[in-house]
Amino acid sequence: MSKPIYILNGPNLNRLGTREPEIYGRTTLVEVEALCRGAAAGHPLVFRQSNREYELIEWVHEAIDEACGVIINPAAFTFTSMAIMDALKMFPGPIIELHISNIHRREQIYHKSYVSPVATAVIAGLGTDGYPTAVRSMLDMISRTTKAG
Ligand code: CA2
Repeated sequence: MSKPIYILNGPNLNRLGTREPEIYGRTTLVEVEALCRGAAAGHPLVFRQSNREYELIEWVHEAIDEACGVIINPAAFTFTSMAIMDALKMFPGPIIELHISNIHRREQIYHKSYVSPVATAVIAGLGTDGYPTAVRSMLDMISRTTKAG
């Protein structure tokens, strides 16, 4: 049985689709999960959201033992959390940092990510389509490593 890909979502993303549609679109997080499962084509996924930093850290620790890859939208913790960065450093497989919006087109405070230096890849600005794109890229990365290994 393949190990799951963990898809972790940070604070406020449970409200996705309900405000600022001009930046984040109208797709809800429940719909995003369905898009991810479609893109995963049967590969197991663990899809979670939390507003609590410690919970995201616990899930990264769980992923170290259980997951083949991590896709993370840390939301506002992107710009504040050395603790999430430290946890991700311990993950041995591929990590994709994902943002719905292009954080680099936004105000200065959105430009310095603590997560990017420890991520394998960064996706930003594709809207919620970035999630299934990330899942497909993660599957490609995993299959390359498995074949190489
Ligand atoms: O673009 C992204 O995915 C972000 O990670 C979203 C974060 C923001 O702090 C980052 O700069 C970029 C904020 C998520 C706010 O949650 C929402 C809740 C409801 C509707 C829209 C966003």
